[in-house]
Amino acid sequence: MIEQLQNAVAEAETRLTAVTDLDQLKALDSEFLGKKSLVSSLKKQLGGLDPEERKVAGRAINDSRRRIEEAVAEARSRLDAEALAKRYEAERLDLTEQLHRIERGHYHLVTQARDRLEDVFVGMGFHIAEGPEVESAWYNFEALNIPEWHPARGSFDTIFVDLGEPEEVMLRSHTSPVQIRTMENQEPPIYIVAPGRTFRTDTADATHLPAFNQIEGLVIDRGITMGDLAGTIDSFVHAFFGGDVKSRLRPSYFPFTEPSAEFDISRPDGSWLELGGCGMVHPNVLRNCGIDPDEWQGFAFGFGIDRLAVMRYQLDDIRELVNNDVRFLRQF
Ligand code: FA5
Repeated sequence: MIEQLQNAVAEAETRLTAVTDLDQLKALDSEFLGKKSLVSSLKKQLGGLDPEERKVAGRAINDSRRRIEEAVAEARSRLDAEALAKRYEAERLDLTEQLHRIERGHYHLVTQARDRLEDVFVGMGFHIAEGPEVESAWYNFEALNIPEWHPARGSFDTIFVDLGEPEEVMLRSHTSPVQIRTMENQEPPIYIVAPGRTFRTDTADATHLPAFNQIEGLVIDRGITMGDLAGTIDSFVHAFFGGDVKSRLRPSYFPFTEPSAEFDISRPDGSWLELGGCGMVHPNVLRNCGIDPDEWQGFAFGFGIDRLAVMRYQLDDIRELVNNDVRFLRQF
């Protein structure tokens, strides 16, 4: 009997160390400790033994039962630990892993072009100025030497706002009103650039948008000449595009500058793209802002930022900038 018990204990211990789930454990528990197990049936037979034998056999049975119970408890705690480890692994929040999966966005390429323009001009000693997108006729036209009867008003294809007197309030058709607002609020010398949104009734095509962006430049100081204007534009083109792009000034007309010029840059195919207008600030404009034209002179320019972006990123069509096709925007 002792040998039978020893074999049972050895077998139970071996099989219990190999269990891999709770069902197996339960089955082994009842096989080795349940009603039909060896230890239980031997215990039932104890009554038939004489007292001395019963003592020895009883101790052996109890001893075996305790060892099997210990092996069961050990197997259970091993299975519990494994289950817990599995759960921790499943519930683990790996924050670094998560971070890799989040896609980072980036600025729209017009914003990138505007930021770069600002950097280039700030590097040349300019400050950034701002003005409102809804303007009065005074700032958008009159103070810029474009009186009501002036034919140049027609060329701006203005979008009017239904507010106040007819044609008194409008979405600004250029950033030039910021020239006036700056000169009203600041004593010369003045060196500013003013980027911002502008609006015209233009129909969208490969080089036009009805809502577009300009950057205005204004310099007011003593002894400023057209040479300073040409030099500033040249330095800007080299800083913004690098060495390959050429620029040229063409005589033109704006009521608020005299003389006036149009400013083009060269395309890779050798053709020219008009980027903006510029010129020496008209004495009437200086007078409108309380600045004495005999003491102060200056130049101004206004470029299309969207067209700069088209050139810089070699796009075929300016409308790509507003189609908001993420597959296109992702490339920049
Ligand atoms: C002006 O708006 C003047 N205010 C520029 C100026 C400022 C001249 C200071 C003198 C002194 P113009 O209408 O040409 O000028 O527009 C200037 C630039 O804005 C154009 O060369 C072009 O680059 C851009 N632009 C004009 N209309 C559009 C449009 N519909 N879509 C995209 N860009 C445009």
